[in-house]
Amino acid sequence: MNLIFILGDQLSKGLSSLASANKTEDVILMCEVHAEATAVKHHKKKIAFLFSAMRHFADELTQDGYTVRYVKIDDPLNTQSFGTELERAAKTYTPECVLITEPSEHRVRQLVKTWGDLYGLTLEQIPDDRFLCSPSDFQEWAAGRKQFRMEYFYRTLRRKYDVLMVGDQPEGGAWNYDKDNRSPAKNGLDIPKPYMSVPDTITQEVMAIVEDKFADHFGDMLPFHYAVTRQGALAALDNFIETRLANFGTYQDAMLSGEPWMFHSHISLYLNCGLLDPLECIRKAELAYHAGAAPLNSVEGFIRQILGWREYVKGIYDMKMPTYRTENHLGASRALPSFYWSGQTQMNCIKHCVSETRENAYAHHIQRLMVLGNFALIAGLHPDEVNDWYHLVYADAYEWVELPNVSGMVLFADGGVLASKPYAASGAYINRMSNYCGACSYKVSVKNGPKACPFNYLYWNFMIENQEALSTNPRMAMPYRTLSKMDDIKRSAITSDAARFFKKIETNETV
Ligand code: FAD
Ligand code: DLZ
Ligand code: SF4
Repeated sequence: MNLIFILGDQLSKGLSSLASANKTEDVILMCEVHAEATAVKHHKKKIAFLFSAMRHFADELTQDGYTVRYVKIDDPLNTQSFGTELERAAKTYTPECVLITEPSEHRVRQLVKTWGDLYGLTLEQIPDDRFLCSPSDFQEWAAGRKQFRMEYFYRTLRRKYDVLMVGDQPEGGAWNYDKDNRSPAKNGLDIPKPYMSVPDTITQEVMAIVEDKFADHFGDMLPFHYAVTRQGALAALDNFIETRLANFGTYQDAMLSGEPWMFHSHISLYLNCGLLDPLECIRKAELAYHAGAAPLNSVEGFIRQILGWREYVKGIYDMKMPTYRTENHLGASRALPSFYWSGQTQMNCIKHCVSETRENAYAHHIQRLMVLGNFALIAGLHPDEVNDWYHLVYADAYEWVELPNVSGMVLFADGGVLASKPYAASGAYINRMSNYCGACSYKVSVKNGPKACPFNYLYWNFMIENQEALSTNPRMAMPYRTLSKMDDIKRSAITSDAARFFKKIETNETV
């Protein structure tokens, strides 16, 4: 018999390690372990979501006729790590071979490599075929290119999977409709309610255990409305396609106070743990376009996130690890301010994004990128601290997707491997795309002094501090031209405002 080890982000019936499973002989091992829940101290809602999804998946496999050894977090015999749980199961079953679909995270891949010798087991790692671009196909695409750009990678996958194509040409004549996807939203916009499941007894049991065992972890457990089964995840996807996809593109970058969900899909946590398959999401959106239920700018925009960005960051991660984790191109060194945890700041945009993150283990892309991430970039926060925070707070966070987004897209710590320039912005961008500024103690129109929006002077301070590293980047030519026209008085107002702000953060004063 074989022992098939299924990890928490491998909850797919079509998983490669299950493909040749013999239901009458083989045993499936799944375990909830303390070591994983605290590798970074994950948000309580994320742990509850994943444990509940794992338990439901194990039940479904059992109903399908598999034998499942499922070890719960509060089982007194649980040794609380992947390796020791495998060892314990192997002692019980003495398998000929242990099969495991290649873990998504580099740290766990390294662990798996040690298990054969450590526990005297024959172990076979099987490639994970749930992505639309394999690591070797990505390397082939990347080979010989001086620069990687998501847009060109995305076009090869559009062609390969024949998505939104008319023959060899993109539907509508253009590959990308981003120029139509930058509308701000107004108060009173009719935003449909997101999909909401009601916690069943399994979820309720898990929620209580997590509240007890991980009480000191960040985040609110209630309200809990995430789906925890494939059926629920499909219902959430269908709800998005039917009620929000049509407006997804137009309001993709918009932020409104008290509207954490906007017109986004909220499916990343299901995709990343295996409850949804990327191609099925893409095909459903494409179908909606052909049925006339959603316009091209929305459908293309949504598909680009999954077929383009999601696959692209996975490719970069697999190609660049383990060194990607330690890169710090801009030499950023500041500690993460405490308001990333407490939300206690007068910066209204950050206050909203942190409190929604705490409540939902979710924030949408522009909140992550242009508010929380932008601040981390222009304040020069150390990549390790920022990466740990993002990995910890979001229910969809796994290192393969979190790290390239943070070190590559947000912090430019990889020196431009993933993105061609840093996404640095002053308060004007946040003001254009949200209604946060109207209710803020700071004034977005003021550039310097105690009342000025900190994003304004931190933006220019960032440009000054990183002039050597960034000014030769052609895509940064415009801001550096503007900077070159600033006189010394203006420059010193910027640097002294920034210094005053950083001093306050260091001494834990509210900013
Ligand atoms: P939608 O806006 O509805 O997009 C649809 C889907 O596209 C998402 O579900 C997701 O699977 C995919 N997608 C969109 N953007 C990206 C992207 N940049 N990279 C990869 N996939 C993308 N996404 C994660 O899944 N896990 C993370 O840990 C994560 N960390 C991030 C950290 C930062 C700093 C930034 C800027 C982005 C991060 N993202 C991450 C990407 C993106 O913000 C989330 O995928 C998205 O907000 C999830 O919400 P949604 O399902 O409503 O997405
Ligand atoms: C994220 C996570 C958490 C919090 N807990 C578990 C767990 O107890 N058991 C498990 O199998 N998986 C868990 N996961 C997901 C793993 O971290 C993820 O599968 C690996 O990092 C992939 O390499
Ligand atoms: Fe954020 Fe500045 Fe606007 Fe306040 S004024 S909400 S700090 S961008």
